[in-house]
Amino acid sequence: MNSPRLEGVRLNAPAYVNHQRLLDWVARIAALTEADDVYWCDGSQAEYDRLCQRLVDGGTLQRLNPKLRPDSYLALSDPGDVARVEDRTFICSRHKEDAGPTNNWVDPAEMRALLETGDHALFKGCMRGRTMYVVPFSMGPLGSPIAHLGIELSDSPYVAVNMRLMTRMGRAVFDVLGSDGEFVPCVHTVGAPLQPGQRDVAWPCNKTKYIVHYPETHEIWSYGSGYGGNALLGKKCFALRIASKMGREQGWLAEHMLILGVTSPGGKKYHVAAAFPSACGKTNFAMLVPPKAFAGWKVTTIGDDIAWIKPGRDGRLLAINPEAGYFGVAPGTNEKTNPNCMASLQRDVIFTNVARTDDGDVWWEGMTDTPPAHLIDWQGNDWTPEIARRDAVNGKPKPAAHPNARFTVAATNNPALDSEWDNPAGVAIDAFVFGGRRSTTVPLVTEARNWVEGVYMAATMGSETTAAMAGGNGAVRRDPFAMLPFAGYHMGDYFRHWLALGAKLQAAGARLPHIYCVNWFRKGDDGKFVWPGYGENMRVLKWMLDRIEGRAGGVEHVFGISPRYEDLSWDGLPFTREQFGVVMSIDTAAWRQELQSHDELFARLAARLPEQLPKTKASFERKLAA
Ligand code: SAT
Ligand code: MN
Repeated sequence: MNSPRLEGVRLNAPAYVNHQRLLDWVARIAALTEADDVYWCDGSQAEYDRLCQRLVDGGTLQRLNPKLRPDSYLALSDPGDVARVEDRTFICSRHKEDAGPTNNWVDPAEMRALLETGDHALFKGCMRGRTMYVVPFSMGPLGSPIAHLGIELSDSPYVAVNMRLMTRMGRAVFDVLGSDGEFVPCVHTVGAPLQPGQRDVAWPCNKTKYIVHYPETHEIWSYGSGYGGNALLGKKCFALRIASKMGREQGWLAEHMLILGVTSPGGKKYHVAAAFPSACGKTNFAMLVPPKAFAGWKVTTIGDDIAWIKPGRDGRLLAINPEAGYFGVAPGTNEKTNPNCMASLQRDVIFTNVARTDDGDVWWEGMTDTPPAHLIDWQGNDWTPEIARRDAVNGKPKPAAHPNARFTVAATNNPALDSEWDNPAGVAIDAFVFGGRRSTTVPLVTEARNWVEGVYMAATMGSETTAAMAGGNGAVRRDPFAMLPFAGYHMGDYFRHWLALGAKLQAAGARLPHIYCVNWFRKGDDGKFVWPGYGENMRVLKWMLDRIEGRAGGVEHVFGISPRYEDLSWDGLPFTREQFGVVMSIDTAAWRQELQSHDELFARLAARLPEQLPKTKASFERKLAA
């Protein structure tokens, strides 16, 4: 191997890597970060086990009781490193306008000086005393025409093992990459270099955090965090922010959507892609268990968070899940809300920031009705129901698991995994679903009359912020397409891309997927959710499929078409006409206000807003006034 590596560290590249540009880049980053050592991940089980053992020895992971939770681990993070940091996330496009007003922007030259080239650049020497892991991964089935490759360089072995669960990670990536294939370079450091002899901490990180994207060069640089989407760079950084930009350049879509398969008793299969903001139950919807009355119906999971969608030759939209695992929110998950998820978590899991039971298992709020009498909480302290009451936060018992506690698990653990989940050709999407968390105003389900009105509903989608979010207070935040924190370019251009793709496919004679807007979260006067949700969402899903087949009725209103009470099947669910009236009601005054509030979003995006959207709004307003 001839490499430009400077003194000291060797590149250690395996003989099967013969991609010079890649080797040069790895050498450059090793020199910049002054990593002690470079290790190339092969993605094998033996390697995973070895790295997990090293993490156990170093105190980052605790091995769970092998009888109760075989081959599973618990990590407790630094209390200041528990979630994505949107205010530290940057889209560094050459021109500020290209990032748009919904993204943080810094001039790329300035950012490079800050991170790489300046006298006090953060990445200079940032891996001193640590090993740099070279993590090769494919987003999507290896070699799929919809998939793309990435290489993450990280000084966190926790990242390396999580990436093995979350992506197709390992040696086979180099076969696809060859000697000059394209890959997205991702550089990650926890930002905690070690002095000679200095003891490491269990969860190294830095108070200073930067999650940086250069959309023009498809690069990602992440500094200071070891948590989730900040550090597992294949996920939000690559699969959404960089990929959305690639999709716009190349004519496809990278979306914050689950993908599910649904098979009728007659054996007909449909595929639905659904966008919801983080923590609105995407994983639950993707693993939905139909109620008893729907015997013969089957819902299967293709993905729970991200969809890459490319038009096929016949004009159908073909989707893959670029990920290979789930990084899901643990609290609230139980046998009732998501039995398939609970089954997925029986073994081979890395839990982060959940509580530990005295017999070496895990627990989180909502897992059981009654909490165990004693736990070690996510910060490593004793927890009892009494302590929780004593240390109540905002009048609520102090949680044992962090509200954003997560599990990382391979998709193959999911008993409801779709047989096509790994199909390189993808699956053809029949319907798009958009939903937010709205206690008022938005009805249970509406079918858009056409693509443009569907794009309007998705673009103006809002969701109430929850107490689990930093600063969350129940106010409605506009979250277009559930992509607010994830669009790698101007949101107005993003809307334009959706409109243009629909128009192009339609002009070519393609039948576009139907678009639906849903709201599972409507509340009654008593402040309680009216719609039972979870498995009962199957009733709404079936109505959508019946609509696609031209079989189901509905009423047309200002915004589209919604079912009447008699259009849904109520077998096995006591849900009255009155309750249905509450979840379906369209309050004219509330909607007048709602439409007015869309103006705030449109004004913000004015410079790049496609004119179809204000036009559609005007037509809704005319209908509302009539
Ligand atoms: O931490 S992640 O970005 O992976 C999860 C989320 O916030 O949606
Ligand atoms: Mn998500």
